[in-house]
Parts: sequence; C-alpha cells; structure tokens
Amino acid sequence: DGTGAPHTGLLTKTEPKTKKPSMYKVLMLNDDYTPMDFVIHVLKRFFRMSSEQATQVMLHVHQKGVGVCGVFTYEIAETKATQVVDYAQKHHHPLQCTLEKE
Ligand code: TYC
Repeated sequence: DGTGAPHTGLLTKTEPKTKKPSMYKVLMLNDDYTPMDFVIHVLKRFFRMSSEQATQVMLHVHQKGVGVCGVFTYEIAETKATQVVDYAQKHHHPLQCTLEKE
C-alpha cells in the first residue's frame, strides 16, 4: 500500500461508527365495525395527536383503507401497535395496526 508498514489485514476506519436506526411506520387499518370516535380516541391517547389531527387521520383510513399513525424505531413502533390492538380488543373492537419498514 506504499506505506512500507506490514499490513495487518485490519482496516483503519476514522468515520464515526454510529448508524441511524431503521425507522418503522405504524399503520392503522380500516374495518367496518370500530366506531369513528374510538379510533380518534386511540390516535389521541397512543400517538399524542390533537383532535383535529386524529380526525383527519381517522377519515383518511376510513376512506383509503390504511393510514400512518407515526414513524418510530422498531421497539417503539412494535410497542405502540401492540398497545393499540390490545386496547381495542379490551373494548371489543377489531381495530388492527401493522408495521412497515421505511
Ligand atoms: N370504518 C369505520 C366506521 O365506519 C371507522 C374506522 C376508521 C375504523 C378507521 C377503523 O382504522 C379505522 N365506523
């Protein structure tokens, strides 16, 4: 390599080794049974949305079939999705969430 030094087979890396974490969307799915008011309540409770924001997202999901609740690292996204589905089940609603890697 022109340095005259014996090379050890190891590469010297001077850049920072930290990596940005992969991000995951929490998606909410439409269904025919969960009341609109309950979906708005869930978006406010678990995703800290305002009433106006929650209403917009709920209507988007109702009309398009799916919508984004937020984008998080994997562990946070998985926890939010599980909390929403468990909370909906407790209230006998079939509301579902899934994750999508960005
Ligand atoms: N489609 C439901 C209704 O008409 C409302 C709804 C919206 C359900 C969004 C789920 O993720 C959802 N009551």
